[in-house]
Amino acid sequence: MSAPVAATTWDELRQRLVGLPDGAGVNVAFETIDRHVVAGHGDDVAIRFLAKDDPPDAPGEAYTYARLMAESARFAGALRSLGVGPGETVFLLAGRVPRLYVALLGALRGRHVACPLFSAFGPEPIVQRMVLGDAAVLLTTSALWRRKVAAIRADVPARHVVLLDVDDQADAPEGTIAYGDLVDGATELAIEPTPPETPSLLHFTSGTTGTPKGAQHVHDSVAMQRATTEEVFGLRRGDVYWCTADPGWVTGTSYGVIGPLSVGATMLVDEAELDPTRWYSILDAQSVDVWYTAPTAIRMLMRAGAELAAGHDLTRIRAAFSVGEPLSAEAVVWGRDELGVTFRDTWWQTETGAIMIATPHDAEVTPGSMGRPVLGIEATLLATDDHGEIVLDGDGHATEIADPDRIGMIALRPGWPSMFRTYLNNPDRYAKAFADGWYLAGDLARRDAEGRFWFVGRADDVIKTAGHLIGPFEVESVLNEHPDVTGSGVYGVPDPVAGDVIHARVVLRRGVAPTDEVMTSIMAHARRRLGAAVAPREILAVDQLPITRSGKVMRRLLRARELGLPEGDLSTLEGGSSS
Ligand code: 6R9
Repeated sequence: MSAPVAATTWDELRQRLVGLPDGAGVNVAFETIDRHVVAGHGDDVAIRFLAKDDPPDAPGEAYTYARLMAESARFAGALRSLGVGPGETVFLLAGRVPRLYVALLGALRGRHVACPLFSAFGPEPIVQRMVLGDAAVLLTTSALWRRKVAAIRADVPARHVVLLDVDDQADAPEGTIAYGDLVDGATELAIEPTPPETPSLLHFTSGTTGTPKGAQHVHDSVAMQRATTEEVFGLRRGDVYWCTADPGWVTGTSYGVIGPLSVGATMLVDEAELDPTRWYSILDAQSVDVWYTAPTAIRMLMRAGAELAAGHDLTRIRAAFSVGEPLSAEAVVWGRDELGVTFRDTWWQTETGAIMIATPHDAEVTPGSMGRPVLGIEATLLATDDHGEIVLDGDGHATEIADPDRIGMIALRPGWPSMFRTYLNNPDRYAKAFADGWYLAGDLARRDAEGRFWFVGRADDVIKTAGHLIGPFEVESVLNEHPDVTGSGVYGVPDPVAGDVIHARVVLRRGVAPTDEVMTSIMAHARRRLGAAVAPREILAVDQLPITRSGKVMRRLLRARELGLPEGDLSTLEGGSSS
């Protein structure tokens, strides 16, 4: 049962943690693993891994809490033996394999900063993030080393590259370390005092301009992740829980590692990519109690047809949740009518570290609405101008929207435990995320008379494509590097499955014609540098780009023109399609 909002204080949430012995602080690894071992539950299964080639009903590889404790402690010891100190950053670039999870928790145990990246990223996003985050170590796989990392090794600051899937040092390519031998020779590291404000995870997120921003989180965040896992998901010890997100995305760490382990649940991890038939089989055969997924995945299931679920009993799923993009009323109704599964929405961001607005497991569902602020979160809507900027009066005060159904920017009263503490090396951008005592989310929404929030769209130009948050500037920078391109504008257009897909308009160098050869070469360059997940789906040449007086490309105008929307209308601000 949700605690009454007024009674929830952040310290009340922190009291749900055990804390390190002798008041030595709070460590995520202790709160997610050791506390269960200490309580006598070391034999409970913490994670059940299904490998790509495993059938959906395979027993998988089971990691008990005791095993996860021993292996992550050994990995933490191994990092120390490499001379990597607390506070140094460990990057992780791998698919959803057991050692990725062991290493992530081991890095947190040793008070290193852990920064997981998407394995679908191309070399450009990888290098950029590792430079910004001052990587000390990179953990990856031999395939990713060969395909992506070896060629950019010189640009990457990491002192060590460890290959997770190599056991024997004799099999490790030159300049890399075999995980197996490294860990075999290591001793288990005991958790050292960890003040709650010790940096934990670093997650890069994208803004409208400039390089990606590294949102820095701290160990204290586990208080919020645990409390939301309990209250929003209703998850308990012994439940089987499946979060389909990759740890490269904040959802895959906050709720794909920390939250569910902190309550002692059994987490299912599937290495394979989405395949509707496999997913229905997994949900049934693995007896999933609580399922956390995303609208792009739900739309792919809708498209594949509910017939594929025939013969699988999904009604035993106790609760199902969605995050990352608008969950349309249509998707909720489809899930309920066709699968017998009611998807409940949750809204949050990389910066918030945990769910902020949601329809909890025990709340009534209003299809199309996200729900209400959770626990002690204070959320409001602030008035914006036509450019999506907050309007401040002469005293620097913002205007809260009181009328139901008027659109404003979602703003949150700062202070909850999982709130990001800064943008790494970027205090100016951090300061810009706040106004008049509010954290500004950059999303537009409306609130109905019953206090439910309804998502409207982004107030800025960032694009959500298949759940990935992409900064148009990152994509434009890579397009502009192509020798035939002198300028570009990148924006999202609605897509029935991905929410939005990325389109680009480029201006070619004088005298260069937009032949198939030229355009294919630009596309190939974008895909090679950015990776398939970030590269534009469509690139077209234009004679000129619309620019503001200050020289900025008017991406929303490009978008409005392509979609035939009235230019300058607020509807051009609206984000992904909700169909
Ligand atoms: C967790 C996560 C944050 C942005 C956010 C918003 C969009 C997230 C949503 C949603 C509509 C929801 N978003 N949840 N839009 N309905 N339930 O997604 O983090 O990758 O940082 O993205 O995603 O635009 O501002 P992140």
